[in-house]
Amino acid sequence: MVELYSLRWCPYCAKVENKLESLDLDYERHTVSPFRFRRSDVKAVSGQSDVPVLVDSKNDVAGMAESDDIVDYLERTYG
Ligand SMILES: N[C@@H](CCC(=O)N[C@@H](CS)C(=O)NCC(=O)O)C(=O)O
Repeated sequence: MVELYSLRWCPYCAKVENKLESLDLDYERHTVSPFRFRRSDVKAVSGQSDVPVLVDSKNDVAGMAESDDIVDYLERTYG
């Protein structure tokens, strides 16, 4: 299953969540800390601390950051 590291009230995360929902894709959401310095989980998968971050192990996507890249990836892969 696709996993998304995201934060409430994050417009970039909302953009990705809308895309996942419009593609009717089930995903596991990891709601991260609002404090960047507490996001060791995000850092571990993507090497940086911004959200959103997508993991899609089925397709060897370990930790994709940048919401525009994620939306493009989802469209190309599941659209
Ligand atoms: N260019 C990034 C921007 C992502 C971004 O700025 N995310 C915010 C949350 S809405 C963030 O993680 N900021 C760092 C922080 O919370 O300290 C994208 O489009 O994915």
